[in-house]
Amino acid sequence: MTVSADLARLAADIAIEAGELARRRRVEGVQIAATKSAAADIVTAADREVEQLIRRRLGRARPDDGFLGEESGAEPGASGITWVVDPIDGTVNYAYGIPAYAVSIAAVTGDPDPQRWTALAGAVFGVATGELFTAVRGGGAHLHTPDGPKPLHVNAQPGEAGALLATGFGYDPATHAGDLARLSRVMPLARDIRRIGSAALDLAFVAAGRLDGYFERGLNPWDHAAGALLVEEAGGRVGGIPGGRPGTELTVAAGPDLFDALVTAIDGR
Ligand code: LIP
Repeated sequence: MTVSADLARLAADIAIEAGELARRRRVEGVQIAATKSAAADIVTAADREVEQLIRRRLGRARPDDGFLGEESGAEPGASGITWVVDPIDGTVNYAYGIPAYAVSIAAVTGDPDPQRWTALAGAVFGVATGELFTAVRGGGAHLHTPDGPKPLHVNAQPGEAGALLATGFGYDPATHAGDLARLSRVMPLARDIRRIGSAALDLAFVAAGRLDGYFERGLNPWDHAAGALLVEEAGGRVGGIPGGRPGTELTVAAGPDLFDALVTAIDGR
């Protein structure tokens, strides 16, 4: 097995264990522990506990690797590999009891900056459905089923009714006017819009052909680190502002025939 495949296996095993802890805590009742960038940007006690589990398991398995997590921050490593972790992506869904949240774990090499890193492996575990999506750079993307791993492929192009697109809106109400203006520029391409509430699941669904495309402003590195590799390894394209990489300013993911039109529509110039 290649190094990247080993990393993907480790990410998958830990994501499943972490997801089971998140599910148990959800059943027991969720407590909001704090707010972060805005009143709507919440963190639950489970977010913190799940990230601690992931960090502990990764540290035990690969003590020389770095870590970048949504809740506990960054720690450099000596191996050149950094784990980029969102313990519960879709925290608001999780807090409300909406069954659409995921554990997202990616292994990247190089500077742990989405503008400069190279993702080697990723796992997105949709806890409520028990769906595990994995990707290995150069090794494809897969949905793991009881019948074995199923290769993922993005939709080559939208149907004649238009593209099924997903997006999201920032936690800061001051960003909503811009988000809605961006959405209105994109609507001529769309048959409909979905707002799932988890970037990791949005990206996994693009990779699986369940969405034709996805775009969102304001994501953090851990939101898209694993999902972006899923899309690329499923034959799709991922980017940001025109010519850029996915980042806080913008994340866009789609099949190859839709990507440029989506970026152009979002840009609006
Ligand atoms: C969330 C993203 C979602 C976005 C939310 C939030 P979190 O991540 O997955 O797509 O719309 O604003 O950023 O905060 O649940 O990890």
